[in-house]
Amino acid sequence: MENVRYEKRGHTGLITLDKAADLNALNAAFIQEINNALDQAEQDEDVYVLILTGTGKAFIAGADIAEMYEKDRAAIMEWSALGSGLNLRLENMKIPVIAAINGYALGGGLELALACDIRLASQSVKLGLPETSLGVICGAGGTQRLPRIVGEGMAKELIFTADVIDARQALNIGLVNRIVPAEDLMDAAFQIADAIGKNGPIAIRAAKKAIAFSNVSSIEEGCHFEREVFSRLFETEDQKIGMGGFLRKEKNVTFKNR
Ligand code: DAK
Repeated sequence: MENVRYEKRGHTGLITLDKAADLNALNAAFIQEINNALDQAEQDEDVYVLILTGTGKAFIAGADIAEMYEKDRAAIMEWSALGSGLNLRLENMKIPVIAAINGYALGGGLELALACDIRLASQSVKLGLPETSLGVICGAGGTQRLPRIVGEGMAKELIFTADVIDARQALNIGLVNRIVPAEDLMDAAFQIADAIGKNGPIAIRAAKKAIAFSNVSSIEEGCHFEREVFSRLFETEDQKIGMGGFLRKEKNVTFKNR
């Protein structure tokens, strides 16, 4: 893989986007590379958490404007399936995905981060959905996910004005979970990943699934779904390990992912 690196540290997979020449602009070939890295993470049952980051001054500076420019409606419909599909794939991954946002996350780049479960920002990030300044709108879920994360009014302001905001503003509206100094970004991401990774992995996947269900259900349906998922965990060895460890007053337990 030329522009996307995949590595594993403990139970954490790390995908690094490294196409500095155009600030990781998302084109068809690059999206394919990201999908290939996601295949590797997904095929490894020992990976409990995934971190996505970029190198240099950008997480992702958006979809590749040069690649989009000449397309007509039919061609862009076909192309759009790539970006939209990638973000749906990330959102629906069984394991939690952490976006460690290191610089520009604009347009399609922010849309990708919105599909991740946890967003960490370095102090120098610049975030926005500037598509309306290019005469278009987001095409990979931005209009759907941003309002769910920051509320409709703030999403409308960001999308209608095409404003690019800094880390502090992003934290204030709940767009990112926390801000860390640039040099500490990856340590902070791994700390969160490790904190997640030491909990029951089947429980974490169940929690992600139950939380996702809250987006499409009434509170009654959601609570019913939660009980279903909760009860299934009592068929796992990890439930006995976790609760048994508490009862035996053990400090740390090691889950077995089964
Ligand atoms: N596309 C293509 N090339 C890009 C790019 C992009 N989004 N962003 C940067 N580059 C390239 C620049 O053209 C430049 O290339 P060279 O001139 O060196 O060949 C190189 O990266 C370095 O960029 P700059 O020289 O501009 O670097 P600066 O530090 O001066 O500025 C910047 C950094 C991030 C402020 C600036 O590059 C910039 O404004 N970039 C564009 C940001 C933007 O407008 N992003 C939104 C793009 S629209 C869809 C899915 C998604 C989308 C649409 C449809 N479907 C699924 C349907 C999303 C749309 C978008 O993302």
